[in-house]
Amino acid sequence: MVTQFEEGITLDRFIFETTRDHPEATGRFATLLQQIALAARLISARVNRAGLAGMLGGTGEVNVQGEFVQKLDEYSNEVLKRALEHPGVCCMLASEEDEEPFIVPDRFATGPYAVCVDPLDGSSNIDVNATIGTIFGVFKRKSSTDVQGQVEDLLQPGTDLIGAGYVIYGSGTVFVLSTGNGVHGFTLDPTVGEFFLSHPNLRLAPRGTIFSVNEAYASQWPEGIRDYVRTLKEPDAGMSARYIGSLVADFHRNLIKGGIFLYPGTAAKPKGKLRLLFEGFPLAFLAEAAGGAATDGRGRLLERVPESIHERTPLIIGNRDDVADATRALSPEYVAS
Ligand code: AHM
Ligand code: MG
Repeated sequence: MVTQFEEGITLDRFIFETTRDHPEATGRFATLLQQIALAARLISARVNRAGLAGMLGGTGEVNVQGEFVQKLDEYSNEVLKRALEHPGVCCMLASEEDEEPFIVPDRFATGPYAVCVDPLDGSSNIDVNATIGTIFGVFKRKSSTDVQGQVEDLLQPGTDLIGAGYVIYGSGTVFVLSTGNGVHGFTLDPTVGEFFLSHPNLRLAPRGTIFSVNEAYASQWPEGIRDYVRTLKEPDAGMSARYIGSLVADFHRNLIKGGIFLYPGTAAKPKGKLRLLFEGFPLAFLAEAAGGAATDGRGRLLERVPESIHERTPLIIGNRDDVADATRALSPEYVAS
């Protein structure tokens, strides 16, 4: 039997074939994606050896989000910066870990793209060997390529993303990518260091059967979300619950099996916990490219224009009709059944 691996569509080949026909193709977008894949291989190797390489636990520092920095967070952030200062590709990188964006130094020649990353999402799961991942989104820069990257290159609506993806470090390492034309997953064969197409054209059906939400916060949710989640638990709803506390893992499972993920705002934190640029936009881009939807509870998430790099957002994401139901439950006119 010939497996998809044996057919041998590598991530490199896929990137080459999907970017070469683009009217503005210069090879630089392909190089950018290949550099992210290089970073992913390095991070994956370090994640697998974390317990042996003394990479578990914290650095003792607190990041710009007020969270404890893990050694693997710091490593992943550095690896991505080194990979993306590849000459002529990227002008700047905004990371969940750094207060200010990293501007690619002049000596490396600036490039036409601006990238936002969560270098290691779900890092509270590192020490328990649960799944974590890297999330990224790519914008075409707005400012002139004659100057260094400007913050306006990153404060663009999500609809301006030209590509997004994530890499999940789980029982295997999988690179999930969309450049707008479908969503495709590539599994790393660690013996040869290559990603092979393993999940072509991932699609979200109109409805799913899983819901993922941290119910410990239920008393703090808007009433509409409490009502909506209650309907999901009715005997005839046919739903099951799964929540690992690692957005990238919860999203990946729901993308493959069908489901809705919710991280609503609360009275105390109306904007929720998750970050618009580093988590919300890239996953919303992927959800829509797979036929699903994403909202902040008020409108289409990708239409938001960030005012600052570290802006937070409520996030409801997954199968289209499930996201629509949750959004309806949040509208002022909604009456609980
Ligand atoms: P991180 O980017 O610092 O890891 O934080 C984000 C994570 C998400 O991966 C996950 O969905 C969420 O935080 C879980 O938060 P909570 O523990 O409040 O449910
Ligand atoms: Mg995160």
